[in-house]
Amino acid sequence: MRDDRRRFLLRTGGATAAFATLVAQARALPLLGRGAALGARPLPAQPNAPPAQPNAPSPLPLRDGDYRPSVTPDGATLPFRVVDGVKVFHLVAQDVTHEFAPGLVGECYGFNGRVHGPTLEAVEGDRVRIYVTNRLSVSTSVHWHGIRLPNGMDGVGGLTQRPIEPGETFKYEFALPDAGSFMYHSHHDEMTQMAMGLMGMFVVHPRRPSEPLPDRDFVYMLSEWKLEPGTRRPDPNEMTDFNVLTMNGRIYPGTMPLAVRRGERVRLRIGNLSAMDHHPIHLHGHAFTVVATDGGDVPKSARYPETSVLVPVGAVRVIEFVADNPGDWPLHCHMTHHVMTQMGHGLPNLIGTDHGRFDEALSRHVPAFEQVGSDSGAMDGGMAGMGGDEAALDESHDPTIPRNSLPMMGGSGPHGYITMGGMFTLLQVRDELAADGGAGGWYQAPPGTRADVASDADVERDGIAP
Ligand SMILES: [Cu+2]
Repeated sequence: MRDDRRRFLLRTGGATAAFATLVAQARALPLLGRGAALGARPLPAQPNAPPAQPNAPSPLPLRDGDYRPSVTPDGATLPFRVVDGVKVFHLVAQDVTHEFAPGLVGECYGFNGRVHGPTLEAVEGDRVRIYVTNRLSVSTSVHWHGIRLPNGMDGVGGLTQRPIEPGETFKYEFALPDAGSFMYHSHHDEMTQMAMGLMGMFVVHPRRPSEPLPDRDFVYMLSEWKLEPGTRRPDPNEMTDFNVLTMNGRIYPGTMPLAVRRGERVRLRIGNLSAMDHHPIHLHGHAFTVVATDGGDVPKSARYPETSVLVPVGAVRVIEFVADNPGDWPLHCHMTHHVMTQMGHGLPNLIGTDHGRFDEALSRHVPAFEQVGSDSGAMDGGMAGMGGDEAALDESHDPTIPRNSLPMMGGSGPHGYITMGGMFTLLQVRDELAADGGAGGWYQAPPGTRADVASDADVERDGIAP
């Protein structure tokens, strides 16, 4: 077994402690990313700059033009400086070696060393000046998706501006007339450059909020990639068979869980710049309301409850809910192939087959088959996940796994293997959070509130014939 694979298996196969380590590392990322975005140049303190601790809601009442910062899980917020009343940002388009999850790395395009680019935050009515430096080897442009601005600032290569050539720095400057949840992305050779990751979110906070601010305000960008097992370059030519489905550029079990206190009001701003797929994002254990799109707020009279929200390509959906149900709740795309990663899609339908001899025979002819195992139960679906196969977790077992690839399914859970990967993360609702702001481990269900094997007494009482 190769080293990178072994490390991944050890980490994900090592149960709760290893997962906790992964979570802790992921949680540290936004803090590290903040301030690192512009390299070594220090930024002066700003009256309304985000606080150092992004997970701590401001205890102070907000003044006009202040805002409670959004948090981009697994991502970062772009620092800015104020020059003569204008908020000045600097985006750098560049090659980025990006980790989707431990064991899977891509050679992508990003901004400021990240995939996706850092989130821009400003306030309704602000004037912004955004420098875009192109350190790629190809020309590019940046479009400010959903923002009402002068035509010449729209960032459409060849139409509203000439492309930004490698080495050049362009200046965009415009006012922000509307609060809302917007995006930015390359609008030059979009098929290639967006498939390579050139995108980010752009949050404009209201100057005088008309509704109570949420306690938590999270930002997500959904995307999809084609990355053949064993390769590192995303393939922009793919039209249908995407195999890495990401939330903020990460896949489960590499996604950072959202830890919130019971009773907190949570806002999720979910943008989708996938190439070809819409994503129905589903939240367990709660109902929510779609309160806004990238076109503006949904009128209160038009809102209705949901548990899944379809986020179309090129759109943002903003949902809100009160996290009133303690537990570990999946937040994921409900397209079943979008919570899968990479390998195993090519297998024939094997539902109902006798695994044992079949696995043995097939693996003699298709070495890669061994990597996807047979004991996870997923085999019964004609697909398989390496994680459930104890043999695959055994280091003495060398299944000739391609370097830089991940199995279809996720990682270890408190009660076995979690058979989800890709566009999947967790909302962890707790009465109290740990000192580091996290959930402090897996949820412990109170006695009698977890599904388990039926007792003989139960079966007899209720007249069930097992
Ligand atoms: Cu999806």
